[in-house]
Amino acid sequence: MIRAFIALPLPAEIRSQLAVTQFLLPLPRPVPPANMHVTLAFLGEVPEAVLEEADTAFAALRAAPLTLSVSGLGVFGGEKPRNVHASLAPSPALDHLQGRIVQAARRAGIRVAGRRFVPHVTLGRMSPGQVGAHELAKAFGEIGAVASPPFTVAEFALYRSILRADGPVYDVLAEYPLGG
Ligand code: 3AM
Repeated sequence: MIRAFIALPLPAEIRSQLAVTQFLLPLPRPVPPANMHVTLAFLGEVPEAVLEEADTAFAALRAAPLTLSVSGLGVFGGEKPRNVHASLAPSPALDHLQGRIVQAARRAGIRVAGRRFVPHVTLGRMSPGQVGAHELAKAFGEIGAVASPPFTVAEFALYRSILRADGPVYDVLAEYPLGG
């Protein structure tokens, strides 16, 4: 079994910009900038043969490169924050590609949860309640508007996630070019 997910890698400039933002936030477990990504579909623990079939389906998807931008900060977990992230500006092309990826994964036999897609880059995680919602809101206010210039993403990738005590380790198993 391989614990896997599909995500968009981010340009180094954007990861560097978000690394600066991380320093301004109370983040008990910041995501190392090298690990920053936009998750499109969490695949869970998948048998290797199934993952190979999904890989073939992902490789067959054709889509244009995406133009994206960071626009704002957000929290998952409401009053008991567990995830602090940078939000992406709405992109119908991204939503469409994400839907096709989920569809391809399901056709290959992977059970992908049907939760709503909220495009984001996780900046840090915390145990629920470890950092107060109010404290985060205050930090957001002090930081002010967070936005990046538009950037192009010309591939999506299949990642393996190995859970370790000091945080997950990600490996890129396959890359799928967009517009190639
Ligand atoms: O990109 P983010 O940080 O939102 O939280 C995990 C991370 O999402 C998520 O998959 C991404 C890559 O690890 N993830 C981990 N376990 C999950 C699960 N059981 C999960 N998403 C949904 N269900």
